[in-house]
This record gives sequence, C-alpha cells and structure tokens, in this order.
Amino acid sequence: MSAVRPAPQEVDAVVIGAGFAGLYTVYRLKQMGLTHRAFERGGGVGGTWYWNRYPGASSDSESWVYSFTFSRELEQEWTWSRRFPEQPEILSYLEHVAERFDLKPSFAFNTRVTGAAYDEATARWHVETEHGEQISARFLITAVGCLSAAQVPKIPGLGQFKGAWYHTGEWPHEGVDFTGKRVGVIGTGSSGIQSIPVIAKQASHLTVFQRTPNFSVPARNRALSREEVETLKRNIREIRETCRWSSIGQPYDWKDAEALKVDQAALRRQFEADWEKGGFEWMFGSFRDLLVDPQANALAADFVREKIQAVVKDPEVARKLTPSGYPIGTKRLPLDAGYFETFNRDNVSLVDLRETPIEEIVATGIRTRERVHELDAIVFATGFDALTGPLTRVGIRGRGGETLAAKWTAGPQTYLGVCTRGFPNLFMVTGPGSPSVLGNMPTSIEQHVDWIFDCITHMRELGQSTIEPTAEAEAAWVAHVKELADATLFPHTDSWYMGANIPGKPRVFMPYIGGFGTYRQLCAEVAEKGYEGFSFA
Ligand code: N01
Repeated sequence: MSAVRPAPQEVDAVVIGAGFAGLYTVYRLKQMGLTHRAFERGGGVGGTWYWNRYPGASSDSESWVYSFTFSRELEQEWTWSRRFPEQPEILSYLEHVAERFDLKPSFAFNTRVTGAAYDEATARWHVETEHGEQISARFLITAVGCLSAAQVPKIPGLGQFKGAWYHTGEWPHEGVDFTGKRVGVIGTGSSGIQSIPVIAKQASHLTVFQRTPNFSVPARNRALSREEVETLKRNIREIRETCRWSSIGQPYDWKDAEALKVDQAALRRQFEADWEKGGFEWMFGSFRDLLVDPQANALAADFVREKIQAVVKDPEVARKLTPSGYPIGTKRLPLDAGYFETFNRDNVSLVDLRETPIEEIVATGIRTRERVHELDAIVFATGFDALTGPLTRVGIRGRGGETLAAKWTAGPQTYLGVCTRGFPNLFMVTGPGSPSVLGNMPTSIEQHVDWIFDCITHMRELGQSTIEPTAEAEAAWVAHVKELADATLFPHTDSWYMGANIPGKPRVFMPYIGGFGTYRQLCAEVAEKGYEGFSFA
C-alpha cells in the first residue's frame, strides 16, 4: 500500500474560498510556483454559486462578461446558453475551470478555516481549520466573497415551527419541491424577487412578507442564438476591455447626459427603450445624475412606479408594492422575471409588514399583528452580513492579537479595500473599500487578484518579506471612500451597502463608489509609485 503524501504545513500562501476569487487566486499561485493550501467550507467549488441554489437563482450580469478573461482558450471554448446565466450553468462553468486548470487538488473542501493569527516573531500567518490542521503561511489571501454570511433574522419562535425552513443563500443541494405546499417568503431583495415568481408556480399558496417595497427592472433573459454567440466570441476582447474601464465593470457606462437637462419627452423615450432592452443598463447605462441628484432620481423612480401600477391589477396590492421614501438604486437594484406580474396570481398574497409586523413564528406558520398565516415552509430571503461579515467571522487576528472585528468596530478600515493595517501580508480579494459589489464581480476579482500578484512579485524582486498599509494612507482612503459616497444618494437609504440590515452594525457605506475604471487606474498608480502608501519590511 502506498503512503499518502501529507499536505504541506509550511506554505507561501493560504487561500480561503473556492468561488471565482479563490479559483483565480490558486491559478495565479500555481503559475508563479508558490506553495499553497486552499480551504473551502463547501463540498465543492463555486462559492456563491455553490450555496445559492434557490429557485430562479441567476446572475444579473450578462454571461459573456460574468466569466474569466485570463485565458483566451477558455473564453473561446466555453459557450453560454443564455443572456443571464442561471445558477446550474455558472456552477458547471466554475467546475469546468477548476478541472481544466487542475485547481481542485489545491483545495481541501468541507473545511472551514476557524482562525488565522499573525505571528510577529516569524512574520507568518498561523491558520487553523475545523479539522484541527495547523498551517503556517507567509501570505493569507481571503477569497471569501462579499455576500456569503447568510442572515436569518432573530424572529422569536422559529424553533417551534413544525414545517421546513430555508435561507436562499444556503439552499439544500437536492432542491426543494414546493408542490402542494403553503409557502411563506420573507424578504423582497434580489433573492426574494428572483425566487418568488418560480415558487409561486409550484406552491399551492405563496405568502410574501414584505418589509420594504423594492424597485425592480426586467431582466428579459433569453436564450442566445448561435449567431449571437459567434459575434460575442469574435468581439469578446473589445467587450471585456470596455468593462475594465467602465464605472461598474460592465460593457456600458453612464450616458454623457443628465436627466434634468434633457427634454422630458426624450427622457421618457430613453427610459422606455432601455426598459425594453432589460438589465442593469436601464439604470447604470442611463443619465449620469440619477444616483446623485434627488430630482433626477425621482424621474427614474416615478417611471418604475408607473410600470408597477400598470402591471399589478389589484390597486391595494399595487399600492403596497410601490416603493417610496428612498431613492431608486440606493438599495441594490434587482432584475426580475415577472416579479410584479406574480402578484396577479390567485395563489399569491402579500403581507405588508409595515402595516402588520411579524410578532412570532408559531408551530403552524407566521403570526403577524393581524393573524396567523398557516405555512408548510418558510423561505428566508433575508440577505447577508455583507462585505465585512464573511471576513470577520473567519477569526483573523493581526498584530498584538487584534481581531478584524475589533479593528472595524466603527466600520471597515482598509487601504484600497485590499489590505488593512496591523494585518501584514493579508490580502482581501474584493474587500470593503474596493468597488466589489458595485460592479461586475469577475471583473473586480481579476483586477484585485492581478494587483495582488504583481505586488507579491515586486516583494520577491526586492527581497521584502512583509507589506501593510501606512496609517496615513489607510485613514486617507477610508475618508476618500466616505467622501465619494457622501456625494451620492446612497447614504440616505437603509441598505446592506450601509450595514443597515444587521442589528448593531456601524452605519458606513462600505464599497468604493468612485467607479471601477477610476479605481483600477488608482491601483495601477499606487503600484507604479513603488506601492505608495504601503510599508514593507
Ligand atoms: O438580500 P437583501 P438578498 N423581517 O438584503 C428583508 C446579491 N444577489 O439576498 O429592505 C422582514 O437585498 C429586507 O427588508 P428591508 C445582490 O447584490 C445577487 O435579496 O431590509 N424582512 C429585504 O427585503 C443582492 O443585493 C443576485 O426592509 C426582512 C430582504 O429581506 C444581495 O445579494 C441574486 C428582515 C433582504 O434583501 C443580497 O440580496 C441574489 C426581517 N427581520 C442576490 N430582515 C444576482 O446577481 C431582512 N428582511 C442575481
């Protein structure tokens, strides 16, 4: 019997996560010949797409940009079937990437990292897993995702519920059959809005528990024709180059026009035309003042309110579904496939929690102030402890044993959203303070990972062993991120961007909103100036 070679315990880098970010990080580590261990709490690759298997789960970025660009061969050999790829297809894509580039052997799956402590004497990270493994690494690279810490609200009585309950972000792999079941969905963010139309078709009755009515734009998903695929593949380099320099990492950008300065008939025509096209372009390829000027924003919000009123037949239901009191787009805008139409079905009812709040969950369902809604299953589409949650829950301790959670009590403190002072050689892929969730994630991820590996190469060439931001650079970056956000309408809204969905979380706008292209340029300039704002040892 041949002995199994033990996995190395002293490595150049530990990677946490096997989604887009973790896979590309491991690809680069292999390419550079750096020794590494990678850990993933799930049973396979996929990250977000491994966990979010809820009915209707799909990307809101078009398939031809929601993918890697690092390999031209990969780009040409993989063919997407639809405009917006659905969860099973994205997961197959990531599995294909992992196989094609032989990335899987680097990962230990079903293995949660339970702690990582920086040892000042050796300038190394000591990483522990739930299975008791101890690894020493020079670099710690987190690829833990921005929306991976699922949030089930603490509603009294969940323990006594006799039916089944699920969170969209931790959906059972075998799927859930709601046929003949009375289902309740709590939450009307992107996950709720994607899953509600699909669950409504299966369930005997669906009750939607809505706290804040949401704006939503039609996705208009469709199959791609062979001709379209061929054209896209021919032009893919150009398309992706546009993404790299655009505001949200997409192949379009804000128009060079302001809603308040164009003729109102022309504005209407533009809104209508983009509405027909579907997708994020309706907002993020639109007038450049929509998210900075309240009056401009109101024009867009009124347009969507009219669409809701036109679709929903029952005026009382339409009233409850119509958002007001916050600017459109300042909560992450969902894309939908017949969300508002779903409320015209006989088997769907809407509970407005602002009028009749949930008091408790009982054995047979959900009791609001008004009555008990009898249910066989509850779906929590209640979101995530975004951006900081996935990082703080790892238990990362920097210099002097300080935890990330302690350092970030008043909000995330980072430089460029990739490093944080007091945690030398920790790189956070798409960390708070970077554009991350405000753009197309694979574009953000590739930019960050490439920057990290350029930085590691630089350190290697100059014989430096550690890197961390200076106190001044970090403070200036945090102030800059805040200043940019304050110039927009975002801080006025309770959203997960602001940490407002998590009780006790500091109210800080977490991502960098200066535009993805601008951010890329800034990162490149920092590197060109010898990693200005970082100190090396
Ligand atoms: O979560 P959310 P999500 N009682 O936080 C409600 C990405 N994503 O999973 O608005 C009652 O947006 C909450 O109400 P309110 C995307 O970036 C991407 O839907 O806080 N209700 C809200 O309605 C997205 O933005 C894709 O008042 C409660 C909902 O639950 C992000 O993930 C698909 C409640 C939560 O909405 C998160 O989306 C899906 C309570 N105690 C997700 N607590 C694609 O790209 C919360 N709510 C396709």
